[in-house]
Amino acid sequence: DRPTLAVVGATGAVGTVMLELLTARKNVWGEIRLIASPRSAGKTLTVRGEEVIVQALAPEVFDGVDVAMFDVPDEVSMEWGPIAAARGAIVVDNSGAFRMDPQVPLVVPEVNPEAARNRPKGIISNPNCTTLTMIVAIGALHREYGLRELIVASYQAASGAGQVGVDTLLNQINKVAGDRALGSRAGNVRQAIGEDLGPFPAPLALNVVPWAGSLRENGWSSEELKVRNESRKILGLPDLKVSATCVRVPVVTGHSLAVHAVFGAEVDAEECNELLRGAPGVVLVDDPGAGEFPMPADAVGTDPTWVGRIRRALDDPRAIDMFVTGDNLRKGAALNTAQIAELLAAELTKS
Ligand code: 11C
Repeated sequence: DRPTLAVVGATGAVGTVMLELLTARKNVWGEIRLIASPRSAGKTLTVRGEEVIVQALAPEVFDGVDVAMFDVPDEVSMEWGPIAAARGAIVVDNSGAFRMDPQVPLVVPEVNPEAARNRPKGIISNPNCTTLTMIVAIGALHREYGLRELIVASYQAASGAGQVGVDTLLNQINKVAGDRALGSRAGNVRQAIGEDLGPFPAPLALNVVPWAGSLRENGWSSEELKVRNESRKILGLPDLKVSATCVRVPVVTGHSLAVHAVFGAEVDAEECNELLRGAPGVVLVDDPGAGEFPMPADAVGTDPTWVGRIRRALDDPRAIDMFVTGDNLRKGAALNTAQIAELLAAELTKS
């Protein structure tokens, strides 16, 4: 029998992409139950070409469920993940609630699929979209050269902050479009946009905002600490040096990162190209002379991590500089969750 899947948070930005993926990917599931907050319950959504009525989150909806994907805020996962697990479902959680719990594996199928087998709490975590955007490419290079240090700057899309982030950016673009004087004098973008900042601390249209997440000790943002802690856990390198600066840019969907990666051995740019070309889940787009680089405008709606601008550092033969882009709602969220769930489906179908 094919396993039963529950999708919790089916109506959100990530949930919507999840239904598209479940429709397009190989059909490994029996029943698919769609679950959301009581506010969205009763809606009809389409998955695999079938209409399914959304059920309200309640303990009983997990009865008979083999795998439950959660795409909900941290506090909802924190409360409901253990309830689903206690009812027998294996939980694949896309929030930050359990990622750093030593008893919860943090899994990227191309990098550490074996970690998914050891899940004492019946919960597996999916990494943050910024970590996920770079980690498949980094993992491929780490296997060859041994990673020692990462220095990254992110260029994060508005949809990382959910549908409200997208709506805010598009509304702001409407307000500034057509005014040819905007952006040439301090304060005039702020004035045109007014109070409608949505989830961002400053205007995002015609701007870049060096902030994502919440304030932590010594000026670091929660997002920057997630990139550091999650990379260490996924790669199994607890002492990896990581410095991240996370920046929001006026892009709807598609996170990017400029990466400076230092390894334990000398690297060769051509060899890196070959490794990345052959790495599952990676597409190499590296022909600057022809204007071909990884960019959100091209990567949005696609599955792989796009990698380019690969250069050996001029001042360190052990370091590579590169640029990566990926769809933050796909590999950054729904796709990685779906891939983990498919590993579980294969395991359950075998046993
Ligand atoms: C953003 N990466 O772009 C965040 C959103 O820990 O899953 C995802 C937050 C998380 O704003």
